[in-house]
Amino acid sequence: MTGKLTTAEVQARLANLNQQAGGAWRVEDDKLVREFRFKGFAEAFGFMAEVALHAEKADHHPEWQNVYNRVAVQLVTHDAGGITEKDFALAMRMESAAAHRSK
Ligand code: H2B
Repeated sequence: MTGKLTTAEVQARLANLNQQAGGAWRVEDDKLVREFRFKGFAEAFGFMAEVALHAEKADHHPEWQNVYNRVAVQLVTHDAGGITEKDFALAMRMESAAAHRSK
């Protein structure tokens, strides 16, 4: 199993992720968090459907809340008690799933 990353490891990966994501990700309560905003509900839910299929395959699942066109996500590896490489991998996957949908 992937281990919990140290604060320094998280900060280095966060900086790298935020180069793709325009600074949208942050760490809050030991979770990797971001809010996505889309054109409407169909785009938001399409994003969630795509990410859900990937999450199930990877056996790594997001915490998230959807209200109309917004999807708020919090990524953490419960088994490890903190943020791991799996959370950064899922965050990158979310970036590509969001990139091809109308904002
Ligand atoms: N998702 C996340 N985000 N963290 C986990 O620790 C985790 C998971 N564990 N998905 C998996 C499923 C585990 O509960 C099952 C039993 O493999």
